[in-house]
Amino acid sequence: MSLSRGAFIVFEGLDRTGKTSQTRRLYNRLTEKGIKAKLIHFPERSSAIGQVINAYLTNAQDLPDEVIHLMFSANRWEHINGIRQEMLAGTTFICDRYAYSGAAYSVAKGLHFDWCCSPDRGLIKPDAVIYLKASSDEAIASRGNYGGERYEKLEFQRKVGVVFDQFCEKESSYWHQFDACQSEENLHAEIAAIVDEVLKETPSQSLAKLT
Ligand code: NYM
Ligand code: MG
Repeated sequence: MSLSRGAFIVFEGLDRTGKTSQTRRLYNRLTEKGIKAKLIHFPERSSAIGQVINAYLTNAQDLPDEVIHLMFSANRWEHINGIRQEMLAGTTFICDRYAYSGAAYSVAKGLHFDWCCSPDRGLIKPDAVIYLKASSDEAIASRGNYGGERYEKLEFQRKVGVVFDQFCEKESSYWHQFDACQSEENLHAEIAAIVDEVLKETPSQSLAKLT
C-alpha cells in the first residue's frame, strides 16, 4: 500500500455552472492548507488530439459524433498515466470535467449510453464527483458567453442534464450534488466541507478504475 496517495476530485455539470471558478477556489484552498494539489481540465486542448477537439468545439471543423466522442476519451487516456503517477506520489488532482461529460454530451446527441461509456472503462475512478446542478437552467443560460461554442444551447443542455442526473442517482456513493445557482461563496463552502471529508478517507483507499 502506498503511504499517502492524493485524491481524484472531479467536477461535472452543464456549461456555465461555475465549475472553472469552483475548481480554482478549491485548488487555492487546498494549497493554502499545504496540501499538494493540481488543477486539470478536460478537454485538455493543447495536445494534437486536444487541438482537433478545440477545432470541433469552435465550429472550425466537423466530425462524425462517434469520432469526436472517441477523441474526447483519447484525450483523457493520453494524460491518465501522468496523473496516476503523481497521485500515487501524493498529489491531489482537481479535475474540471471527465468521462461523465464524455457520456452525457454524446448520449444527448443520441448515441447509445453503453457504447459511450465503453472507451473510458479502465480510467481512474474519481474519489468524489462534485456535481454542480443548475436549479434554473435559464439563470445559467443568461450568464456571460453562453452560446459561443458548439453544445451551448439551452435545449441541448437540458438533454445533457438528464444524463448527469442519471449518473448522480446511480453513482450516489461518490457523487455529491450542489445547487449551482447559489452564491459563489456559499457554493465553495459547501464543496469544501465535502472535500475535507473525502480527503480524510482517500489516503488509505487503493485506486479504482471506471467500470
Ligand atoms: N465535452 C467535454 C464533451 O462533449 N465531451 C467530453 O468528454 C468533455 C470532457 O466540451 N461543452 C464538452 C462539454 C463542453 C465542451 O468543455 C468544452 P469546457 O469545459 O467548456 O472547456
Ligand atoms: Mg464550456
